[in-house]
Amino acid sequence: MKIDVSVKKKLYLAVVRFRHVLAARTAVANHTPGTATEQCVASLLVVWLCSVQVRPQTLLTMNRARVLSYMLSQTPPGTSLVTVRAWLLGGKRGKASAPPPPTALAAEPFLNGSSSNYVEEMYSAWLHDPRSVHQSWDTFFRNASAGARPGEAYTSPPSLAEPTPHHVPLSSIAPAVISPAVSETQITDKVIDDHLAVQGIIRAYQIRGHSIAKIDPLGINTVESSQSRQLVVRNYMNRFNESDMERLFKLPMSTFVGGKETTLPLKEIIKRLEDAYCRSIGVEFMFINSLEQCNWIRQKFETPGIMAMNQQDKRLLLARLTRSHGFEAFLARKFSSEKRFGLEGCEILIPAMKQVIDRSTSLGVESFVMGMPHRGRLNVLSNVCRKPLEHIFTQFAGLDAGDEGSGDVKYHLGTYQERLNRVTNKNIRLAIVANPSHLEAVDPVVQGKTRAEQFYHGDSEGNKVLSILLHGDAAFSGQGIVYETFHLSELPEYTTHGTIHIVVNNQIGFTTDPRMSRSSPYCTDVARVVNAPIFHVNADDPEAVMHVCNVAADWRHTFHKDVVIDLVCYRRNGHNEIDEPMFTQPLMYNRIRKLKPVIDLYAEKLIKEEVVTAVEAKEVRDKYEKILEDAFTAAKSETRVFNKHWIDSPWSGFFEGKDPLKASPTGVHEDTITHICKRFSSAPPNASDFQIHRGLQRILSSRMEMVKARTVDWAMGEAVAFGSLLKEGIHVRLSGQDVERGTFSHRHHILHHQKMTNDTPVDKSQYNTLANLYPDQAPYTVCNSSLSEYAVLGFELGFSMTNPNALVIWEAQFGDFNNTAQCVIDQFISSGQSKWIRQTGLVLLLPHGLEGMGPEHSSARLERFLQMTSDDPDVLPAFSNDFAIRQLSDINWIVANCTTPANLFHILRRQIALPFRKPLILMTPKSLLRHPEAKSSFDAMLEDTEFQRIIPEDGPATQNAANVKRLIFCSGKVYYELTAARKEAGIEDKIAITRVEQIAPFPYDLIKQECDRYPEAELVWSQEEHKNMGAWSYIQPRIATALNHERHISKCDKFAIDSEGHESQSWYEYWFPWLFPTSSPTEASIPTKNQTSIVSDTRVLRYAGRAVSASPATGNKMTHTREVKQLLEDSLAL
Ligand SMILES: Cc1ncc(C[n+]2csc(CCOP(=O)(O)OP(=O)(O)O)c2C)c(N)n1
Ligand SMILES: [Mg+2]
Repeated sequence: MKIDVSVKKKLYLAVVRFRHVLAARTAVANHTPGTATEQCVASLLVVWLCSVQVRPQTLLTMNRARVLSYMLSQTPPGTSLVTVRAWLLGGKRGKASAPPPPTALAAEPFLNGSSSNYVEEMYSAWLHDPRSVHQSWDTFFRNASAGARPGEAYTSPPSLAEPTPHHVPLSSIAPAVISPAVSETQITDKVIDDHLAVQGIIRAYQIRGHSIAKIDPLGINTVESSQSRQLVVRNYMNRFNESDMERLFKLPMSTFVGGKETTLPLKEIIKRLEDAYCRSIGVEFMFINSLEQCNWIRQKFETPGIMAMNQQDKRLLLARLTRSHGFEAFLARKFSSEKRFGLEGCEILIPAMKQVIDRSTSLGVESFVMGMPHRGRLNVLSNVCRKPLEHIFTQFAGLDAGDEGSGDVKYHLGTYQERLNRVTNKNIRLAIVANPSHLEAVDPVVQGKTRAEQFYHGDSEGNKVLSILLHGDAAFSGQGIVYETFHLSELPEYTTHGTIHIVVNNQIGFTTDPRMSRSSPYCTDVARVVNAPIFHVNADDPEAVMHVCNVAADWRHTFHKDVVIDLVCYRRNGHNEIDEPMFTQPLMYNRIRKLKPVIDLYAEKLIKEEVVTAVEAKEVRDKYEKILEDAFTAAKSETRVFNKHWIDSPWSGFFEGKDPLKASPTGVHEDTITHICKRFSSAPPNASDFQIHRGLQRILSSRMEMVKARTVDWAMGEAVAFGSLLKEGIHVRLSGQDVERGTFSHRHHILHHQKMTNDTPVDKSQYNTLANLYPDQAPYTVCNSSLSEYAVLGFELGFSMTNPNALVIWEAQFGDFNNTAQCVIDQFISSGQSKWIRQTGLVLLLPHGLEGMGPEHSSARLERFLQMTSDDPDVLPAFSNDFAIRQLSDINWIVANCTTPANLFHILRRQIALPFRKPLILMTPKSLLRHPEAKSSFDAMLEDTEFQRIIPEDGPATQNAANVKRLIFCSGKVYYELTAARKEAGIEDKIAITRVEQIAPFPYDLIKQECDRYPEAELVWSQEEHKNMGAWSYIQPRIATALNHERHISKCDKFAIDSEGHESQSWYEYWFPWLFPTSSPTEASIPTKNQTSIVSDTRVLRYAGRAVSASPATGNKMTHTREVKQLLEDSLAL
């Protein structure tokens, strides 16, 4: 780009003027024109500012002499500033610079063009208040004011980490740090600078020591020792020669390497730092922004001798390693072709977990909730949880299942054990949560379960219940759910008060090594976001691992925050035992093959140290081998495996004494409804002190109007459901994004005081109405979550697993967003009971409905939930009195779309009234929240009422049923559109409209009844979703089955028949064996497979609704309106 000469001239003049202004200002400020050491003074100011935190303005008003006396006044008594004074007064630098020659301007390229005006303006502002400009400009102006030459005025902020030749000698500001061995008169620049450099060295090891620690047993990532020290200390060491290594240096407060010593020779300081930070442990912690926490960690690693281990602990460690190694070796021998995802290469995991558990138990923890992936899982189950070996061995034997469910592969199964911790002699509970293949998906589930245990045990600080999460290196860095879960760790209603994370970092994920699987230096970097300390440790140094485990347990106990143990190890075999790793990692595996197992290395070490003899080491091995052999023999006599042996969350007492097919009533007394509704419509009792928003006052008044009219809207119906459960002692927890107010501003469960309290802008004054209904009610938790679906839904699932007597609800902001939590839905909620016999009554509230808001915010993907239901569309269950509840108990989840507040009330309460637990997937409305028709009378919630699976037509059509021309079935808000259009068309007597409120399990009995009631009516299914979505493909075959199938199935239809003809148990047979005498299946009662839906000869079910589409909804308002019109016409035109 060419610039006109006249413009250039103007710019040049502007810049020259600017520099004159600066020069003049400098002269005035210093009162000593011509002899300035202004640049030094300015630089000094920068350094001084940082060290004593003086306001820049104060210093800028001083001249050089005053700066000096000010510095002296700020210096601790007894220290000398002789050097500083000499340097300042002696004027080591040359004369103050005259206005610069034009050519020098090029050195400050940013002072050109129109920026010079801008700079001048900024300079004026700076003169007025130096803090009004950015720090970099502040520095620049101060330097320039002090006479810095062009190109030199800008200096980057002083760094104690890396001194450069341009810096003022640091001696000038830090006499206090000098070793007492150096007398005052000996203090020279060098002495002071050397001390500061030593401080820099100490800090450098604390910050970067981990980068050269020998944490990799394969040595692949170990830095060459010739360069390693340089990498840490950078140029701090350049100033020291060999003789300096023997010099004594005073140790600063920021290190504990001295122990009781306050000074040490440089050589010793460095050695101790390298022992602490560069051996088998790499500690990453200096990013933590709490000085207390940093000091705590420094002390745990730097204190001389802190890692020493006594002989007894060493022997225990050897025994634990022996078991860990022996377990894998035994399985490898006995089941050589079976996948087990062995731990070989990271056998230290078992002693590590045990150490964490021992230490935490001694600190008061009673319950451990754990989640882990495939690697080493069986070993952990056996050697950490003490799951009976026989149960594990039978999983290899290919036996039939003796109870209900699909079961799962052995390396996904959970367990729950209560046992005595022999080291601390305390009873502990250990649970490993069952998980799917999906790596890391279990993390939030574990956290939710942990939180729930803490909550129900009143363990508000997490002193009694601890979560431990295990990770693989590739999954830890690769899976976003890890990040989402970390972000729950400090949220008030989601924290578990610190999780101990252990990474089995075998430096490979399947066939991919870290170069290709992550962009961060460490696989653990994700943990830095929550300021968790990270301890990398060489898994081949068992004692170092134990130290790290102790520190991690202590950290969690002290600070109640997350911590990461990164066990850097290797994988001796392929990804599983059948894989060939040499295909893809030849060099790595050549190296691995040369490595001795850690058990051999450690046994040799202890034998050499005379802690054990070779004979003793062998005895320990032989003893464990015998235990394994005995269990192996015992397992051979088993004929079946039982999924029930692997339950991770048993609900003791919940099923006992209950009729498995009888639900309690859901209706409540009018007084209860009135009381809850009144409270829900009122300001807090101390209303005069608590100012609520005017808009909210209006909402409360309109609620009170509804109470007078004995009606409820959606929010009130929900509130009465919650309130009545709370009254009955049922804890209710509602979690999700913005649930406190409600996405659609209809709920308002938390009222906010509208005035600032204590001058703090943080909104802390709140009132939770439903938590204050009755003096002896159960707690009500309503909590806005982080903006995550995957982690939060997983968390709530975990929460719901702990206590069956709690209503746990997750609400999606819009139903669509449930698909970012798809893994939790597919892998846990839909299939959890089948795989792991684990029940949950979790409720998902999913706002759903096409309201012209575009492709998103419209559909909660109802079709997907329906497609995953486990009921057979071709089998008509026997109609009986307990039909509805049998259906519920047999299905994997309930899918519903309610249209009235009363039905919402009942279905929520039914979750608790059932004698078992099933997930409830509830499509919830948006426009119905305020729809005048979508209200219910108190009558519909009274004691003699219940949930209506369908809501039959109750208008004029019922008076003339035989002549009704059409019976429309529909679900959800489209009902209100259909009835309005029908009314407008004046055909209310010709068309009946029946709402299907519970879609799955399908209300065959009631649908059939409805069809029979209108014998001449054409049957229509009307839906607002596109044809390939919504409930149509679920409804269609089932209505056909309802109309055509006379066949009633027997009990055996629902159960699997094993190869020997044994009928497997259902969950309720397992819990209530006395109610179900054993019976053999008859040939006729075995269900027929591959039946297809048969359409009735006489009655046809017609579809009325939108055509198929790839997108769930149009983004065009006009198209939307046209589609609605068409849908109504298709449904109603006679
Ligand atoms: C979400 C997910 N994606 C992919 C897989 C397939 N998979 C199973 S194990 C594995 C490698 C895991 O590596 P890492 O986390 O390092 O554990 P390691 O097997 O090395 O112990 C992969 C990709 C999976 N199980 N889950
Ligand atoms: Mg790995």
